Amino acid sequence: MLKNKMKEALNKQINEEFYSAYLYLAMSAYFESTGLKGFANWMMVQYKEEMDHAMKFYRYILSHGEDVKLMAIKEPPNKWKSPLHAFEETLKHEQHITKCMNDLVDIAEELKDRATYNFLQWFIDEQVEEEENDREIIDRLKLIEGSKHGLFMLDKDLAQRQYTPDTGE
Ligand code: OFO
Repeated sequence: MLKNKMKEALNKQINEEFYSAYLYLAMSAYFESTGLKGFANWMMVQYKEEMDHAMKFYRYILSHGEDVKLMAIKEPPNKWKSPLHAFEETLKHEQHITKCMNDLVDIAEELKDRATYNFLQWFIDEQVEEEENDREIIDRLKLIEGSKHGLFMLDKDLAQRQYTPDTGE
């Protein structure tokens, strides 16, 4: 059983994760349309990971015998000024998600909900990694600014990213 405040906040997070997925799918389409297939791949993997995040919350709520409430997903943008702009927006978005996770942990602490507190730890660690990945790509984009060759090489690197399905472990 989950307390109402916790349940509502967790349901809201499902929506945040679906929006993240939507945003990165939009970015994947944007990159593909500009010929940056490696960037498009990186964002497609990100999209799939965000879907997994949404489903982790979905399953967690159901595992407590509580109702899942799906909400309307906001429309994401479909154009960015440059790859650097898209990644700066990605980092900004992930910083927002980190804040959401910290707020969820605060609620779990306030309600002395140890199970949810433990469940959230995976996401807290994941956010450190996500922000770090974005920062690394932003730094590389700043270094190569104006160099088509540099962009081509980075695109090749980002093409290597592979999706590993979440097994729930
Ligand atoms: Fe990008 O970690 Fe979920 O939202």
